[in-house]
Amino acid sequence: MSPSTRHLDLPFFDAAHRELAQGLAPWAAAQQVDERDDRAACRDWVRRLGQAGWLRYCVPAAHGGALAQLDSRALVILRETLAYHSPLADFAFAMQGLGSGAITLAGTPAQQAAYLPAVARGEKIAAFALSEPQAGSDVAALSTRAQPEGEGFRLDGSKTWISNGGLADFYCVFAKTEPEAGARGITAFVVDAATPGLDSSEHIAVMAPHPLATLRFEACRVPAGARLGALNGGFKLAMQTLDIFRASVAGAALGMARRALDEAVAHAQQRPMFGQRLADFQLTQAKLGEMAALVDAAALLTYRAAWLRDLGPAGAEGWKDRSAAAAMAKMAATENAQRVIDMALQMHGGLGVKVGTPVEHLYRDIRSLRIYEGATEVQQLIIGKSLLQE
Ligand code: COS
Repeated sequence: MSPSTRHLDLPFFDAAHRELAQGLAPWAAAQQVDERDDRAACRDWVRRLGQAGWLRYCVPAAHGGALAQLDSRALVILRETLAYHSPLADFAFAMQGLGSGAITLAGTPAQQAAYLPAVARGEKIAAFALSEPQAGSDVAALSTRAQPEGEGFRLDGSKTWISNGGLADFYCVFAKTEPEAGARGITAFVVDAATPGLDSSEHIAVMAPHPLATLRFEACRVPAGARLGALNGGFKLAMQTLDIFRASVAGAALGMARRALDEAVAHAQQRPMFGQRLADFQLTQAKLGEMAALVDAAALLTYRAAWLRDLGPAGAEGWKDRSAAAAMAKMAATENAQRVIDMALQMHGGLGVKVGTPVEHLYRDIRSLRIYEGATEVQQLIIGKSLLQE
């Protein structure tokens, strides 16, 4: 099964995006990865994505990337296409970008040279370590501490729900450097996985298996050169990193929704029922119509968010519009995809809940996208705040 490419004719995209999609779709369809062990599969995907050059879209050209800057529309196309074929491939791709995004945005030339080319080749696995047991949506409440010690810093605390935890070669970690200052007292650090005092052995099992772990920092000492961006500038850096990748989460949800819709259409066309095909019933046609409109609504919001990030007003002027558009895309695409996948599963009847069928897999895969990188409720908050500030 392969996705339609008609949406690439929309004016959000240019020739380079169309070329990217044309090259990626057959590649993704041809990959055969054994995904029974999610950690091994994730390593395998990172290696393949790196060797084929797709991870080069996760970093800028100056550090081995494909394009001068991170291009949101390219990221959306990549994630949409990968998620259509394998949500785990999408995960492996996305984490290379999210995990190294703060280095792209704020790293020193030495940090960028040490990490980004290896990320682009798939030789270093990246992770973004922001969430904590008591600080998920409320990022400013995080309590992992980074205290100056000697020439560097000492980290103590824990992080959880960390994608690629235990698998990553390095983590972009956000910690409190001024505990009383809330959002203005957080600093980012790049911490190598082998650093003494960092324990990433507590893996978390989830309904759609992918590498996830809790990290514990105990007297974990990092050099001054591990600081990422400005002292106490970590909250904004985290938000800016999330802003780039939120539109791409919407892209991933879109890929999963498109796959579910294609599965539903294919099933309806061949399934005999009451002397005709499932597709011949008006009830089925109405459902497919609703699903298609949900997919297209999500697509338009997603492509707009990516286009705004790539070509909309730059700098301080534009960030609130960009953030709100990315939030709208992430919210609508993940929520709509959940509905579309549920409808596709219902149309499959018993086959929909049989372990291993594509819709059963998608049903589990989509759920966490409504939570991670800012839950739907956080996106609503961002959109609402932006309206009130106008
Ligand atoms: N880009 C740049 N700056 C931003 C920003 C963005 N996208 N979002 C917020 N800021 C700035 C604000 O302008 C404000 O700056 P000043 O202190 O100079 O005024 C500062 O950051 C604090 O912003 P705000 O008051 O909005 O912060 P809140 O603590 O109210 O938090 C939410 C806002 C809830 C939106 C934020 O915490 C969030 O996105 N949470 C979800 C986090 C998430 O995605 N977690 C998942 C982790 S990854 S799987």
